[in-house]
Amino acid sequence: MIGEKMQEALNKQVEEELYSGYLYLSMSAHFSDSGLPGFANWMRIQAKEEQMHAMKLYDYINERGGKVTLLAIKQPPAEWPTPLKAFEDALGHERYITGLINKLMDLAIAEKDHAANSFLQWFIEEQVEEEATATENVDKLKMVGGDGRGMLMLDREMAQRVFTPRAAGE
Ligand code: OFO
Repeated sequence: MIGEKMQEALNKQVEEELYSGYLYLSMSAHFSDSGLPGFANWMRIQAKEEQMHAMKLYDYINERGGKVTLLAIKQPPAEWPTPLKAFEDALGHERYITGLINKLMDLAIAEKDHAANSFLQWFIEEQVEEEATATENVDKLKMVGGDGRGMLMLDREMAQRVFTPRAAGE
């Protein structure tokens, strides 16, 4: 059985992950509207990954005999002045999520909840990857510096991304 505090914190994290998905889907819509279909594809897949993160938490709460309570998801921004700014925001968001996961782990340790501790390890590792990928994207965009040809090449590269359920924690 899951403790009250942990249940509440994990329910909040379900919302945070769904918001992550909402944010990246909004970036995808923005890129579709900006003539960057590859970037839109990349963000759409990222949004799908975030939904899987949310469902991984959702399933865990149920598995531990807890109760999932879905919270309101706020409206994400809809516009970004440049693709670089969008990816910088994505990196900032991932750092924020890492902070939340670390706090969840702190709670698992404080509550001596070994099962939650073990479960959360996956998210700790995932955040290392998420931040690394986001940093890589920011670096590439900085290198290209808005040059038309470079952007076209990057867009083609982003178009190659496919959804891999394993990476999403399935
Ligand atoms: Fe982007 O890792 Fe979940 O939120």
